[in-house]
Amino acid sequence: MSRLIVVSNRVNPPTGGGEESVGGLAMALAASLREYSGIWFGWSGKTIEKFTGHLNIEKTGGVTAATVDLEEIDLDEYYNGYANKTLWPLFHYRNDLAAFDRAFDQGYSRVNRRFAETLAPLLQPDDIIWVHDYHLIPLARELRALGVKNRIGFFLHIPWPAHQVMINLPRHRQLVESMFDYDLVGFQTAEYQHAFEEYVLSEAEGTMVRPGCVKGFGRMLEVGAFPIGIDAADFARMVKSSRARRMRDLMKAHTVFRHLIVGVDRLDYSKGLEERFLGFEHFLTSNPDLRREVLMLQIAPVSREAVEAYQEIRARLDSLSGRINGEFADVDWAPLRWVNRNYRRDELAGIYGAARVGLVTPLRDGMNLVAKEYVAAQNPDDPGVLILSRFAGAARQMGEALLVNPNSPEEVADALRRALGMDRPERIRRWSALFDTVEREDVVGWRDAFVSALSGMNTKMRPALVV
Ligand code: ADQ
Repeated sequence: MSRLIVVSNRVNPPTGGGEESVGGLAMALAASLREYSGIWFGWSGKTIEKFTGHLNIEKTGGVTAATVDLEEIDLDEYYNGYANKTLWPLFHYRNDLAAFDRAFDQGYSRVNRRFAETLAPLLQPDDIIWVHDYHLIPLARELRALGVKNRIGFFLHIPWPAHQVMINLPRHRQLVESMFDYDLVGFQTAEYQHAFEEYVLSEAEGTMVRPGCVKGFGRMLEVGAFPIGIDAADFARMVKSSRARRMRDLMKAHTVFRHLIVGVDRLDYSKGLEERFLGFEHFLTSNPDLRREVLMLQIAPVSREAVEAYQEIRARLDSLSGRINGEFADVDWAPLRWVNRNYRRDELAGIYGAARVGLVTPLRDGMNLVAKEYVAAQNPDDPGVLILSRFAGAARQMGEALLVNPNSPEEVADALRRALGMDRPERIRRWSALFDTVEREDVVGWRDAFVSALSGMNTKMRPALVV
């Protein structure tokens, strides 16, 4: 069997046992690698004065990790810069927050080149290379320049924006053209795939060769939608763990006679936290009869603190939560609990399990794994209700959730009222359908679909110059 080489910006394989609090991407990749004898390659998370290309090789939790240290300037220009100040906001439709700076552009190209130069000597001829996310879009171009002929696939975890948004990016053609050096490019949903195709048709003299194959810049590229899932089997085990049970009991004890509404997100402007708080405030204002029957818990650990936009959200949310509690709290109750820390995954499973409502309302989200984790953690006999943003990729698969526009406080408030009043048969009916999807379309299925599409390809089909 060919080896699978996974490449992502950060390499942080979980050590196993449910104690980790790593992000969605890391959990998904570790689950993907465990069954393949492969390597996970990327940045170590450390900086050094002068880049050497020295590889640190370590085996953790059944995964071989090969990491490289970067320079401080790489971190500023590539990671904090082009990836998180340019591409992330733009791809999440926050053009107003996107910084365009040529130094970022250069740093991004430099790090992608350094990654390619360090990775290339490790490769064997039949390795399959799977590159992840917006940090590494031009990696295949750099590898091809070094003569790498292996199959290389790319998966984008975040949305692909509409054509009119994409063209805000200086040198957008150059970036998209570099994607034609992959054999396969995968998106979370068909909608993002179509947005990519539309870009190619409009900006790169493109044509559709057939569904799933687009020609642009004079070359052909296979594209597809591969919605990511959670490790459903592992999560189900975690839900039954003693820690999860203890956490569920603790939460229940803190909310006697009340319904818990839970939100769990990285502290990021794309997650719609301010809008969510405003929706909850509207619910409290417009439903005096239900007011004292609820408690909202929002868990949001800080992330990307080096980027200014992230420092500002926290201050705004502190003040908004203060206002809401100041307005509605009583001697024995405050409506909103706002917590900025990470939890172990088994503890999170317990928290989800205690919540009558999962409130998942990002303004834009590639997929959103929290929605799936919430569903997986419910008690089948008395499940809670998922309220989900229409703008999360997950909404495409999870139509039985209460779908809302996260920008509308009225819609969020109405959905909360509806969820709290929903009778048990309807909750069970909706949850069963959601759970079927979460279980069936899990991370293992996602990995298999992508890897088999990539490895099953005839090498002759590799995007070549069309003459
Ligand atoms: P993220 O933007 O990080 O991922 P998401 O898919 O919701 O978003 O995953 C977050 C993960 O972090 C979940 O597994 C969650 O349990 C965990 N998490 C969040 N808060 C936590 C806390 N306080 N303690 C512990 N764990 C916490 C990106 C894209 C998404 C896409 C994923 C996977 O932005 O759209 O779904 O990659 O492709």
